[in-house]
Amino acid sequence: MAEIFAGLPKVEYKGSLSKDALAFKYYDAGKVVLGKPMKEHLRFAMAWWHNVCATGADMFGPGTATKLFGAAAVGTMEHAHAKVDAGFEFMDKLGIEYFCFHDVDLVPEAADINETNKRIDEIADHILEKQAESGKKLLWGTANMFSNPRYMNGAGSSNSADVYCFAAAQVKKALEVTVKLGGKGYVFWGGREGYETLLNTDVGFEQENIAALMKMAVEYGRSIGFDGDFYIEPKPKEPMKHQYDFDAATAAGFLKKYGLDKDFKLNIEANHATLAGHSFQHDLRIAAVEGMFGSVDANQGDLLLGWDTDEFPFDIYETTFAMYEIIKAGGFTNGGLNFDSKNRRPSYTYEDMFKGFILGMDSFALGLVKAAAIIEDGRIDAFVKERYSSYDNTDHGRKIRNGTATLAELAAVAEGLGAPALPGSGRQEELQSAVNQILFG
Ligand code: XLS
Ligand code: CA
Ligand code: CA
Repeated sequence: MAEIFAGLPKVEYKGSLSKDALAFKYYDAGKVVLGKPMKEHLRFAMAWWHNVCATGADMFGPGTATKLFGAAAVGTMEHAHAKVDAGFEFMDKLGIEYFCFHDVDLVPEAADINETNKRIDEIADHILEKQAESGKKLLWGTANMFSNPRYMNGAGSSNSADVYCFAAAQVKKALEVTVKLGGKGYVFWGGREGYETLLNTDVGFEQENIAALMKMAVEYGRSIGFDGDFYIEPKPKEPMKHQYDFDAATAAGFLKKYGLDKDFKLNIEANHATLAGHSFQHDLRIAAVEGMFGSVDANQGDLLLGWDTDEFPFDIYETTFAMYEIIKAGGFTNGGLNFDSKNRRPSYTYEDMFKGFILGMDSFALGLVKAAAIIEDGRIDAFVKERYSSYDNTDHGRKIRNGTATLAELAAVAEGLGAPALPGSGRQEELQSAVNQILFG
């Protein structure tokens, strides 16, 4: 088979002083950090949709990149096969071990779902062969239930019971392919599960239907041997004005309300958290606190733009705090860092595809090293512990924590104190300055 990314090398680690644009400066797969090789902490994945499909089209113009990979035309099965060859060569050259897909990233969607499913089977067989040759793995699969016009009013939340059946059919097929390819994750991102106006929407009805679809997915998935995690990927808006899975806290509440919390975790995307008005770190922390930390869609938004720009991660503060949360949450089990990231429209060459991943992987590798340094330094952990120490050091504090306190006895403590001392400085500037010192030496 002809090399697709001819002239582009296998990307190697050359160290932080290297000026080779096609080398890693920080990502050294085997380097042990906090007792584990970098690649096991990071579990990088390639998103099929951005990397081998998207060409940079936006609302104002067509794509700038050509991702034919040797095929004669896009939208053909020849092209679908070429994308498999390109995807696996790319993962091999970048040293990425996992990938993620939507059903219709893999094949051109036909008018009839039976034909689409046949095409999916053909491509899944090709992927399976490539996996056997290379050892690459599927991180998670999903169904695209937002692009086809039938999903204009949502999938699980559609007003049409017929459309709901198409959603069920796509989830069923995507789960089957996920199992066939050995995937340990299945994502629900509800891009159109929301509303534009309450004047035409029954919110409670729609949410019950979404939960029912998820419940059926769990039942079916488990029945065909899917033993991985289901995920909700929260996002507050775009394409819908208001999406039900607004943020980690909202999605966790939804999962608990409908009894889905044993089978589902959360897939937290950086750019979605910031669209919700949170930091990436915040949503990772909430996922962990809810016991639902699962996987991550790694990218970066632009605070000057109000939409989902899916940029390759570049901000080391962000990757450091993200890795800090991931380590504190116990690290990945079935999940990983999926680059739901795309090159900027003017970066349209195959070489730019490599450089996007080099940037993203290096940014997270450096973030990992810096997060480990913050943990090993210990000042942050020690201060957080000290800040709550009155719950260890006093009788009433201990009683509050173990649930034996009464309102009356706590009121008596306050009355005895008269005028309490202030609760102690938060020392934010000191801590931020410690972080800078750890990051920059
Ligand atoms: C879009 C989402 C989507 C999900 C998978 O904003 O990030 O790509 O990750 O459907
Ligand atoms: Ca995503
Ligand atoms: Ca996104």
